[in-house]
Amino acid sequence: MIEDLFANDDSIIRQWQEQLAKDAVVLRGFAYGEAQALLQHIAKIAEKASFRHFVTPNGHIMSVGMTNCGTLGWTSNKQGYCYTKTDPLSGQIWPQMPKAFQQIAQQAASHAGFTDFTPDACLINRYHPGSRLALHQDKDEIDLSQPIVSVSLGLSATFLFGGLQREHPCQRVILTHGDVIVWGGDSRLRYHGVLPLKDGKVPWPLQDSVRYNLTFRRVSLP
Ligand code: MD6
Ligand code: FE
Repeated sequence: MIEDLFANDDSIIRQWQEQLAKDAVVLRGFAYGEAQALLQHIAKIAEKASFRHFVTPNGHIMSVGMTNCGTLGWTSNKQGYCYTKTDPLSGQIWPQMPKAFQQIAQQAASHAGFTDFTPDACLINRYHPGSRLALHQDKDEIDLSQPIVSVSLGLSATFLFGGLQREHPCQRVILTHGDVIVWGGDSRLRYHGVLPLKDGKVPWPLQDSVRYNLTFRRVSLP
């Protein structure tokens, strides 16, 4: 009976989870209700620390635009990758991590069984159609005992979820607006990437063809 009450209500969003591997789960729709607020925060952060295209150590310009919030931010240049306390573009500290960011990250982590997750860094990725992210591991964090929480907003993307070696086969996971992935433990160093973004229907309230991805990390030891 309860279901019938909501059957025709678009505002009720189904949530479910899909286990990708040990210690790796997709929480479908988990951030859907917060999406508008998260997007507003992204816009404010980008006013202070604009999206930029980093150069990789082998000299490629990344097609994904990036910025950060939190006490530490991920950066890349020809010398390598590292976390910095200040934005190399402005010389200022990175914008503070909004409460709403911390909350969704913590809630998702604990939902997936990782309690006490307190992120100190959030990398914000911006994709336009054609942007892609090559297969990589996230291993620049000192504290690898903590998971990563990843929130997808905007256009859908095909996420490649591989194994602990680059050559291992990848699962293809479609990530849509509001989906969250949490992975840590035995899966923490799995290779992963994003296929070139395809244009498509943009979810409200976005107007441009864009995908954002927030990755929350605990970089330093508590
Ligand atoms: C993206 N995500 O979804 C890129 N890394 O746009 C990542 O590179 C990533 O989703 C570590 C953990 C979760 C992620
Ligand atoms: Fe990554």
